[in-house]
Amino acid sequence: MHDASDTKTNAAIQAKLTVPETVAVNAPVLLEINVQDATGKPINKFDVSHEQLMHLIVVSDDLRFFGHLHPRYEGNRRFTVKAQLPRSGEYTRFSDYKPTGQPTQVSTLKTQVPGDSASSLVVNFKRSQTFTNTKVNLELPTETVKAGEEVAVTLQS
Ligand SMILES: [Cu+2]
Repeated sequence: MHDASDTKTNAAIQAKLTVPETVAVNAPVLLEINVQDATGKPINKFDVSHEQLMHLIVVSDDLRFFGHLHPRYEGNRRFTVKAQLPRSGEYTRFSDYKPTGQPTQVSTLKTQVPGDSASSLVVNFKRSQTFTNTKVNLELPTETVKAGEEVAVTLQS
């Protein structure tokens, strides 16, 4: 495993994403998200928010792919989820979770899927999607999302 995380969050709480060494286009990959405080201490208690402990929104930086996943809490700060990324390139993940007694956090994490990005796969991208009864809106300041940039993600029931 190597660490491909880049965090953007509240100073006190950080989510760290780890991905396998090789991420292949369209192959299932196990994403692991660890939540810890600024000193590296695990955060272990989460409240359900919009019916889930964590929402993970995955957007390719060319805005052609948009996914919404619900990582499973495995205990000891660790969430995991299987994902499949349809094309190579940079992805931004927004993990949304609520540590018990804390406000909802949104952490931004970047991952790259290597390979030829000239894939002609067409994926419909919508900035607003509805999943069961949760509506997700992405408010993007520009057409591309860069690491470390402020991006608003809102979940509405
Ligand atoms: Cu969700």
